[in-house]
Amino acid sequence: SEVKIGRALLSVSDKSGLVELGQALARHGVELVSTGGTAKALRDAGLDVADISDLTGFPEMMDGRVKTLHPKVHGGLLAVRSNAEHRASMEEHAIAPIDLVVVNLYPFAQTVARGGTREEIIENIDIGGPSMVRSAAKNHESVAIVTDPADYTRLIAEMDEKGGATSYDFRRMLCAKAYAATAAYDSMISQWFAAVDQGEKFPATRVMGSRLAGTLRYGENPHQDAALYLPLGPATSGIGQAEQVQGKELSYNNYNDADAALELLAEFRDGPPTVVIVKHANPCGVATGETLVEAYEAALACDSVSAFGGIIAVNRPLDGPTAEAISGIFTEVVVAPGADDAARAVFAKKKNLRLLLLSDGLPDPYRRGLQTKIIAGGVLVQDRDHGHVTPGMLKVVTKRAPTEQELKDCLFAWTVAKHVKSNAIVYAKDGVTAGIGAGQMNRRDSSRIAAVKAREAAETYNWAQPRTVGSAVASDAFFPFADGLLAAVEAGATAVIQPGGSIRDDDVIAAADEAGLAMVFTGMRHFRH
Ligand code: 93A
Repeated sequence: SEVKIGRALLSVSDKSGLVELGQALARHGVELVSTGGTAKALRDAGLDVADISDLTGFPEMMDGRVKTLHPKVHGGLLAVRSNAEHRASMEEHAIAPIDLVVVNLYPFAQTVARGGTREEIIENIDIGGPSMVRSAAKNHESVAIVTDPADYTRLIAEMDEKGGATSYDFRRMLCAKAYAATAAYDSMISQWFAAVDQGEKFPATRVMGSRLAGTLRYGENPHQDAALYLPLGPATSGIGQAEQVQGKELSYNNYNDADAALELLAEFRDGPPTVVIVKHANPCGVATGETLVEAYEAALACDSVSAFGGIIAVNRPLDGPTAEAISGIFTEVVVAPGADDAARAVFAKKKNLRLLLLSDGLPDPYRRGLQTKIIAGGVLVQDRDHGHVTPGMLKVVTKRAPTEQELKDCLFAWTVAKHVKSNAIVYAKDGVTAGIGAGQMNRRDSSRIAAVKAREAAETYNWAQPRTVGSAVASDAFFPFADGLLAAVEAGATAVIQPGGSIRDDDVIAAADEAGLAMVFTGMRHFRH
């Protein structure tokens, strides 16, 4: 599958590295063909180069709009070398094969960036360039397509190594880059038309394969405009795919909170009846139970003050009793895999309550995917946090090992903590969160806040003691000092789960041993910001 390069077509706007490349190609005896400016640059460097107009038999015309759009070019690129009919057509129409295309496109983005006029911008929409890129890439079986000047040295190295030829793998790699380049180029153009020319804030399509599904009433705050985009390709399960069966239009914050609730709930996809209550994208109560209604009551009790106006996600079809219980306080959104007639009848009386149903069930919590975050002047992209800790990964670091129940509570608290904004501290007992501390700038404060919430719950419900007594506590990242751990001891926790890895681990372990705690290390961190 190595193809020796006999003829190359070079047509580049960005002429950096061009002469060196041309010299290397000439050294390998490659015949060079170029468009006007590119040919001139090569000729000025003393290289032998044919004009594209000699090849096509047409002059470059219409201000260069028509230079390479010709069967002599595209036939030479697209002809399947092993196909007898294709070869016969080449013969008949005197089309010679082109084995290498080096193209970079008119500087559309740069013209926009420098504040070019509308005419200049339109003129910088490259047509012939992308056409050649796409033709050459389609025929990567035989043709090499270079779209990035950064690949010139790799091309030269490849040809030097392979006696003037390229390997299939190399051409295949270049092909993928080529289509990515033309896709990005057209997406830039479509965004410019939509966003700038037509003055639309939310263009119909955007990069990362999504389409505009609709605008929202407003964003996080009333002075911010907002919209929802959904994937162009196959639907992925998740909050974006939920069906709204009743209630007011979903707001930006509703979507964001419902997403947080569902993503956490998904971790309990195969677990017992589980309820998650979210406020401001943080869980304020998570509980498992024998029944859904029991789980709801337990989740609510964790922080009934915060649960007001909350977003609830449940992992079983909603039944009447659970719907009744949920209706007891003001709730913004309920997400469920289904709802029976009794539950629907209860909610029908709550006109504003938004009920979202997931016909596909809960998403896979460990699925792969990317997350993006726009920063000023750039975009951060990372894997979604698909990591999860299994019992086999845990390392007992204290003298005392956790009991079976403590271990269960440790893993439950840990799973919840993964979905709490850092610094996250989560106390849990018997499959119910006892106190959640979220989003503090130091771990000790999160620990204290979680304990305060547990004390308040005990007061509200007249319990003899807060549920943190005898609980397990999870920390999303290591305790840098013993103080955060001591705050947990004070609250009555008997078991701790945390990543470990602090330079003061020994101090923290000693403090745990002194307090008779059982502590396990996960070796994995779950920051969430
Ligand atoms: O105006 S075009 O869309 N029409 C064409 O037929 C065509 N062929 C190549 N632009 C075309 N090109 C572009 O010209 C290439 O993509 C490249 O960016 C540029 C190189 O022109 P020159 O060699 O004259 O500097």
